[in-house]
Amino acid sequence: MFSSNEQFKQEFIDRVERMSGKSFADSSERDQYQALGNMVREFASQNWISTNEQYRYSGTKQVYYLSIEFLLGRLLKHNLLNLGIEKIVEESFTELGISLDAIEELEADAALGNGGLGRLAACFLDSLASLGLPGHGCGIRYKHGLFEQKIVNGYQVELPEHWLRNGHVWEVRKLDHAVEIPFWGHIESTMENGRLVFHHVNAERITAVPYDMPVVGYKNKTVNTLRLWNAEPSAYPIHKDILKYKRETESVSEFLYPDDTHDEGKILRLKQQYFLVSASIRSIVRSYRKQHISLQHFHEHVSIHINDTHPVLAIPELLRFLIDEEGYGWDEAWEITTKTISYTNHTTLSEALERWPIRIFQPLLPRIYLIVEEINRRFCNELWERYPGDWKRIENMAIIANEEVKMAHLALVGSHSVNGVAQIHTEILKQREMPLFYEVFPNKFNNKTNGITHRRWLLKSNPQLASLISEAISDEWIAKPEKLELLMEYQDDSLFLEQLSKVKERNKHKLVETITAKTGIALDPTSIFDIQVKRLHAYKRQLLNVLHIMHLYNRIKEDSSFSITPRTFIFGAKASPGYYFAKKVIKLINTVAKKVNEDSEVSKYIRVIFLENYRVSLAEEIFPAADVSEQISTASKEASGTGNMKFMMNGAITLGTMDGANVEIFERVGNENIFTFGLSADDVLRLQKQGGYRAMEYYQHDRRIRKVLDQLVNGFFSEEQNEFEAIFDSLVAHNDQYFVLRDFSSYVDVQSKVNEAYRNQNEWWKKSLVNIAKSGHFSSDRTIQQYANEIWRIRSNSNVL
Ligand code: OX2
Repeated sequence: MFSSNEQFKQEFIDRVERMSGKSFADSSERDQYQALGNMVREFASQNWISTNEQYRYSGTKQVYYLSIEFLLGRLLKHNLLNLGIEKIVEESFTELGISLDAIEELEADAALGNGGLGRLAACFLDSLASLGLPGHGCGIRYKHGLFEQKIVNGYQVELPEHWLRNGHVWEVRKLDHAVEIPFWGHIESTMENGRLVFHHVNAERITAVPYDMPVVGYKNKTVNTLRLWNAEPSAYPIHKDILKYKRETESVSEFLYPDDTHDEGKILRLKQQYFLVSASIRSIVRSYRKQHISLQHFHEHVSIHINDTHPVLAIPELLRFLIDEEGYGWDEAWEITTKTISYTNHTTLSEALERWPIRIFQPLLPRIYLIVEEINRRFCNELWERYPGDWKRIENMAIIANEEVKMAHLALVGSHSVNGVAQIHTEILKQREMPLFYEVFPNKFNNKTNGITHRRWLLKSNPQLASLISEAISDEWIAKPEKLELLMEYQDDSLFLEQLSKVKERNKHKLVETITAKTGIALDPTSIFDIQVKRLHAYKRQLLNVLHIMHLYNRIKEDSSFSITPRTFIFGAKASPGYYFAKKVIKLINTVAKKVNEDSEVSKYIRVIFLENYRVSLAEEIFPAADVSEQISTASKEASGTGNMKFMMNGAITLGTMDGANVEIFERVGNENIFTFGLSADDVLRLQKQGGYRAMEYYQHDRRIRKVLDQLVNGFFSEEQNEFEAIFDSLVAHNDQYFVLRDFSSYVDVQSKVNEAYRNQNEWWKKSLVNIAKSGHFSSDRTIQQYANEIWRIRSNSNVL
């Protein structure tokens, strides 16, 4: 049905009419979207079936990527591209007078994630399939993804998100693969044939129903699976109050927790975690069994990866299965389990470290708790033998201590590989955060610097740049992103640099249209687009960015001879609904934006925009239009960052601290193609050890700082005098935990360097080109190949297909 335009059009028209019951002329865009989505899914199904069969019959090792979040965004165009049919569809649509862009707009973003961690999981799925690697995702089918953000009077307001309102064309419900997950109840044991057997009595069961989505590889016939679990009432409930039971059951897959790098610690969250893990392991084992290989060899055929600690209960759950259901002894089950499971750590922030009070954990998961206790007992015994008498150390390393279960410790002990997500992050894990574990398990620790899929973040979102690149160096970079390096030859080609600048200009125009349509604010596409888009968090320091804008405002007002290249500061950020400080920063950005944009003198030079409801589909318009990429976290706090890579790949220049993957971007592009500033991670960690620095002195001695900080509380930017008191206090009274004032001066200096650099256009586009050329390393294809070779030990099947 996709072999010629004519054939496609005929099939499409028939499909629209059959599905909608209307004539094609009367059909709506939604009817057309539904028909196209169905056609594309069916088309992918042929390869989906053959990929699955091939995996099953070859006995090839497969990896399952367990993640509480998958931030997928839209799939229509992505699937068309990967299936290699976007041309036929686009041309046929044009012939039919339909706009593919308009049709795409009807697809809701699948926002089953918060930020970097969830988007990384989505990029990894694309790379796994595109490299022909046998790897699948396992997650939760949240009814409501990340909340929709509205800005009302400058404040964030959250609305529930409804991505399933009109159904989701990419998913297939697989009721016959449903499994039952037990919670609550208690454990009884009996002796059977000289063996202790455990029975989970009076458990409340929840049915987990899988919804599968095809994960289409780039033009290679591989179609892997993303399996998302939906929580439904069991057919055999033991509850007396059926309605209450139904409500409670469905709530397990109702909402995504809207926190990023913060642990909620609620019982429902633990329920979600076990629900995901137990359902996934049951289905992994079920498909393993179809291969008729003994479970003794499980780890030779299956790898299970846990994305942060949220799915760490995979460890006790796999043990439970092997021991209770398969009759393995502890030692053998332990060996199989640890050899199967690997773990990624995504943050060193202490507020994100998951710990569960025993009083919550034990009653909800009684058998799993017993197993965790046994893991802990054995681990502490080993430590006692290695460090006799060193109680303090053992207490610090124990999995259960102070009435809590420490999930990171469980992950470190029960897996064979622990990786950080950027070099500097992995070093911090080894040397500062987990040195005791590093001493005991030095070989487990390794680094896998994050990556992004260049197919979505360049090929799909920036087609004009993609064409320019392909014209210059052929389209080989799509399969081999490291080939982007060939662009280095064009550094001194002024014609090419000119074309590059034109592509950027067009992308900026497009973003301006979107912004103006939404906000009514006119923007200057020739100004520098300076962009910070990411979750709002104190450590990411959006505040530093705003304080600098306030300072620029003051300079323009104070000094009539002061002039800069016009700059448009763009922000996009969601704050966790309960994060008071983050919400205040959003209000501050909007307040400053209003003051700046309404001031005729100041707005000649600077404009400030806060983009509502930042999400994947909006991000795809933003990155291609950026000149400057703000990556200004307090050094040591941002494990990696992945937005930094998306900006770079689209030719923006990073303005950043030496933190996370910025360090590796710096190493690749060289000092002249990046703007760095501020304290180093070592400086920050040293100062923190000393109890911080004297923020008050910076307030007292730096006139620029005093002026902007006073403006926070003297009513200058807000009629409501104490609106920003909490921000003022965080900096001065609470001694500026994130070193904002300490880095202020250095940030102002580097911003003025950016201003200077932009004046030399030829040099600027050269920098931009170098950034694109060096970005191939940050493709998630490279990252995934490293996971495949060094952790999972899986091989590509594409040659077999
Ligand atoms: C994020 C990290 O904050 C970010 O630095 C990293 O790039 C991303 O994960 C992907 O590795 N929740 N979100 C993160 O960590 C946690 C926990």
